[in-house]
Amino acid sequence: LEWLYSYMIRLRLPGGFITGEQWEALHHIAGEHATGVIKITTRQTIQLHGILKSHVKPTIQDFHTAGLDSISACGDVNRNVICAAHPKQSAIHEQVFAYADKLSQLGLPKTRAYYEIWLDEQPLTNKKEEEDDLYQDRYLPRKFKMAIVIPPNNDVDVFANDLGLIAVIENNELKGFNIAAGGGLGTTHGNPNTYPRLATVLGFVDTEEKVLKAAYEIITIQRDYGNRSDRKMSRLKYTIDKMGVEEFKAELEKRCGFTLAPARPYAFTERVDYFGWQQNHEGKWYYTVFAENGRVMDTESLPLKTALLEVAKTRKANFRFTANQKLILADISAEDKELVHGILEQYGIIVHTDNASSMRKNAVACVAFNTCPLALAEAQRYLPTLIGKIEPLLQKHKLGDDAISVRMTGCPNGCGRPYVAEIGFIGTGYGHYNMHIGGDREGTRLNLKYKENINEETILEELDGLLGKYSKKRKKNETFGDFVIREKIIG
Ligand code: SRM
Ligand code: SF4
Repeated sequence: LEWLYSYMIRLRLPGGFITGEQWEALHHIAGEHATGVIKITTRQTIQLHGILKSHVKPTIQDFHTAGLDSISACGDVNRNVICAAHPKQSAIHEQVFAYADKLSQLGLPKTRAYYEIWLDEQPLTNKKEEEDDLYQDRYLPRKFKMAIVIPPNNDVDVFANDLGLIAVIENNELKGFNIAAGGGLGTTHGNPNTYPRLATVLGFVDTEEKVLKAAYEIITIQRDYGNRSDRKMSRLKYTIDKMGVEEFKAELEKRCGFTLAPARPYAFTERVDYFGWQQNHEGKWYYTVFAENGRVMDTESLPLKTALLEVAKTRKANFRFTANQKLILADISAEDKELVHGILEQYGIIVHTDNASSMRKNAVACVAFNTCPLALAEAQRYLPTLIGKIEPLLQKHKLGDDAISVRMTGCPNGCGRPYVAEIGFIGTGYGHYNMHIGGDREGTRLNLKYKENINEETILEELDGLLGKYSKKRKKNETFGDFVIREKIIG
């Protein structure tokens, strides 16, 4: 007898966009081949878990029939490219969004192996070597991540990526992008050489050709200079710190054949998903659903999966995912809005979204137990309960609906980006977390470790004290993260 292997599959969805028809297909694939739960990830795509070995090929084939693929969703390559999610963000969102696909294409390996192995597209052997200018014969030393953001909303956590493009828009015209490089969050407990790092803004480029060239050459520098002997030290962030930012930039300009202009001014004032109904500049409607930690399933109190299937069946909405594990029912025309609203109301989605606190809606937790092999502690299955115990503390200290960002991961790899939260919990052992505080609400400052290896009781005691101080001593409009830095509680 063979081991009962089961697998997870993640889709490549540049910018996190699918049609209603594709969602319907996904719904059925999840039920037929996987656990049924559709998991929206922190990189705007979806994962299915529990796919038995014999179901892997049929799953990939069914995805293919639906126009979906899993190429480069994992591995030492460019991963799913993420992009500012909400079309309301800018009148030229579509133009910026198109870069997600361009960057994804640019970072795709040229091998046909995926098609040959999973989709039976001959031939499998006896052929000459495949040429791949970018990955050549060695791929990258490690995973590589890109994000595109439209200020002032840093909804994609642009600085957590190896490469970040910050759109510069003036008078509704895309002038180009500021380029940031060297972000990454993963650390390892007990390995002081590892650290989270925010990407450094290197400069500005104006034309599409230059943007793509710069992105390409940043990957080639990492390919050629990245550490290939120690996987813990192999992300671009370490390559840049080893070279020095100035030397890295000089190498980039040399490879590009042009210099980067000085970075253009930009400012982030928020990092949010716009929940509920919103309209874009063309009058189309968008409904952002609160799907806690991105888990789309039916429960007795909330038949979310059924509701979304009903919406998909109308073919009146596209589906967009956010980098905070949420979902936008998108591009709905004015005459179809009532139909979609009716379905959402019927299944309790409107009340569910409206009633959740801002802290709960902004929170992010990684998968962790019971599918992640690297988990040391719970995250997505536990954070909702913990928030249920923090919410009364907000009330106790008269903090109302304060949208303090809280994120949790089951280990220090940082999949829920806890290092850029105002309050981050990083699993150390079952029921235990390091507690970090002092990140800003916009995701432009890393937090710092405040307490080590604490359990729920201590977490709540600490928060009771900190929220009490915050309530009494904060300045007008000061956020929790800024407060603990100013008061020197941390830092
Ligand atoms: Fe992640 C590994 C889940 C976003 C940093 N991540 C894993 C694996 C595949 C565990 C493994 O290697 O066996 C997890 C699968 C768990 C499961 O059961 O599904 C996993 N990562 C996730 C997801 C699903 C978390 C979520 O709940 O949404 C996210 C999927 C993203 C996607 O769609 O591509 C996810 N992972 C991230 C992010 C956030 C981001 O990219 O914005 C990070 C931090 C940013 C970064 O990369 O620095 C992240 N994941 C890691 C790392 C640490 C990398 C490092 O540089 O040290 C690992 C471990 C590794 O690569 O060795 C990891
Ligand atoms: Fe797994 Fe750790 Fe990533 Fe959570 S942060 S999904 S526990 S690897």
